[in-house]
Amino acid sequence: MTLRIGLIGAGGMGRAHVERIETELAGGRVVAVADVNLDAARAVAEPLGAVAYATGAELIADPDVDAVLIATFGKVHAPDVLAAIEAGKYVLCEKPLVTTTEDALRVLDAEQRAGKKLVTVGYMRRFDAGYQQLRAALVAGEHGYATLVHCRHRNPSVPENYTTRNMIDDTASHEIDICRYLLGEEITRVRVEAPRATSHRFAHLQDPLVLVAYTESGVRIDDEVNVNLQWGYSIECELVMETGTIRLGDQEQVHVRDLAGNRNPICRSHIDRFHDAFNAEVQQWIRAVERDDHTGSSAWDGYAAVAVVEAALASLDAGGVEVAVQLIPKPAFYA
Ligand code: ISE
Repeated sequence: MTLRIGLIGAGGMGRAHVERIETELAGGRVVAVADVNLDAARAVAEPLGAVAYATGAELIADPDVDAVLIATFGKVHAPDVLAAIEAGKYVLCEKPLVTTTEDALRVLDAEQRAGKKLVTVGYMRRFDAGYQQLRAALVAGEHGYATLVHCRHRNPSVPENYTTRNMIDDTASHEIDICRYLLGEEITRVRVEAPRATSHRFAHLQDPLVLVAYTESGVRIDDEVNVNLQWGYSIECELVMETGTIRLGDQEQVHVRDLAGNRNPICRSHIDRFHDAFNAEVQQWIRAVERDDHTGSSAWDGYAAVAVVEAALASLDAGGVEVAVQLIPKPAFYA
């Protein structure tokens, strides 16, 4: 069977997903593309022989679309996610699921009414080989349990329309999800520190930021979010365990030594660094949908992440005080 996928959002992320579905993955085909910019939708759709729409609603209503992939900005996700659930279609939605807990609660309600988990949130790090090794080491328990997690999330640059809020809801959102996943528990409180800003940023941006969060059992997480580094896309994560540390280092590829120095290649973007993780995520989603099954981060994970984001934003607004994360009790549906 070939899964007929409808893509909403014909920007960079959407086009990267089309490329992988059409050239690297098996079992799926993009049959429709929607974008508010209809010309952009057509430019992606036409070479595929796919239909172009100006709205997600039309694409979701198309009976030839079996499942929906959303690759628009987080703040416009909610109506399309809700419409896909309403139509009973599986949806892989890029992170963040939504940008407010109100919208996230609507998604949780709609999904429970639909009676099955239809929503996967695109937290691709869960499919990254390095993070999977970190998780396996934690689960194996050879070094006891984790007490601290040190994360670094560094981007070479960001566009002018990227805001300080995006440092948390778009960028740190990845560490919020992956730390919850690795540790298997919720984050309960968070504060955000704003150190001296880099001069290599747009004036409206507070960059870098450091999030300091604690989980239910008291594990302390720190996350450096630093998005105008100039030189590369660099992600690190270190688990400090009782009797050892487990570190996912940056750019661990081939190492070159020559007259110019001692160096390794540096990724420029998440599309590069997480290429295999994105492929595994989308491939597993296609296979799961074929089996009428769910895979990856759930709508609950999307909700829990946005709850931490809201607390972090409140902390930033209040000058860095610690703020408690407000979560509803987890419905049995998501156990
Ligand atoms: C982007 O949306 C991503 O998902 C990247 O992984 C992250 O590094 C970047 O900061 C975000 O803007």
